[in-house]
Amino acid sequence: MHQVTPLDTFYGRNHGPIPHIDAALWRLRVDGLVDRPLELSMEDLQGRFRERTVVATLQCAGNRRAELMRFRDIPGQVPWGPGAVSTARWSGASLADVLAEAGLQAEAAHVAFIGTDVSQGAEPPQPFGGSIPAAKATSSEVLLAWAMNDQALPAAHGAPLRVVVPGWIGARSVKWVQRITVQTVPSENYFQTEYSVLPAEAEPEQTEATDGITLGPIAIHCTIVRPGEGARLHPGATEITGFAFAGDDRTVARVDVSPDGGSSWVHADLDAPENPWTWQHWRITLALPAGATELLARAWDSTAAVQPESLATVWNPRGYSNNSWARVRVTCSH
Ligand SMILES: Nc1nc2c(c(=O)[nH]1)N[C@H]1C(S)=C(S)[C@@H](COP(=O)(O)O)O[C@H]1N2
Ligand SMILES: [Mo]
Repeated sequence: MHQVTPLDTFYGRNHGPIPHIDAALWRLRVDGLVDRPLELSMEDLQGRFRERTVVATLQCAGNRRAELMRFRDIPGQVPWGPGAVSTARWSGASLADVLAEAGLQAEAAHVAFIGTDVSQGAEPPQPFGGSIPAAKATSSEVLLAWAMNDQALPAAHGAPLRVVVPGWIGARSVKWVQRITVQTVPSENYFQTEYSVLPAEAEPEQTEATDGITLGPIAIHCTIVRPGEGARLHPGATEITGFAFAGDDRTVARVDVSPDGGSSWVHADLDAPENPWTWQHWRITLALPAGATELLARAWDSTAAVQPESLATVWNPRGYSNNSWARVRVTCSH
């Protein structure tokens, strides 16, 4: 498992067709509650702002939805396994620097982004968008990125420019961003409230925007990378590896692993965080019993929040934010 994910294996999630934009003609508008509205070309952005680099993990809020679907069906949503999470070295202008040039007014509370891709899945069809609070938008880690792993940002990941909001659900990292609006209220874009956790009994088609918990910072979670689901192994000492990600400005404090379905737990060796914005890898060698067994892992973050045990606790009608314990079934025989 790499600390940084190669571009050709970085996950992708698009709610509409990928737009192919002529970077020479493209302009970014910055407007709303600012003293000096801006219209910036790529040349302006790269020439007038210091280039900053942040290594950050991006995770879709729909990661691990497939497990939720097996617990109870979720029609019309993508059945993501645990792979909708990747890490890149992002480079670009700091959003804070661009907002400082525009001059935030006193009432500025939210910063909304609009992409270029029109999603037919939205009601009504509209470009993908979303917002983050002004306090996050003016933190130095939030980027307007034009490079990924030291290469030009690929079209599929948002070229010529995308937002990167480290520690927040992937949906707030708007690709192909063309407009940034500073406002008093959160974005009214369809996807701002589509990405929310509804009560289990809610009918997704009959809810108000305010019925759900609108998602922002990622909740503590972890994944077992090896061995894989259904692996056939020999009994005895086996290395178990994975990663954990705490979200927002939290870090992973501990990862517990059970070789026997939860009867006993041991603490994995956990990498120190490179920064608060990246996943942390862990590993442990455990003696596995003969026969079928379930390997479990659960992470704790620096606020002592721990992953919930069951799918039943976290199941929600759109299948977001499944951070229940990681589970991998293996069979050991000679
Ligand atoms: N303009 C635009 N931005 C977008 C999306 C999109 O469909 N359109 N998808 C979002 C979602 S849901 C996620 S998880 C991330 C995925 O980014 P990636 O495709 O670079 O991995 O982009 C976000 N930004
Ligand atoms: Mo997503």
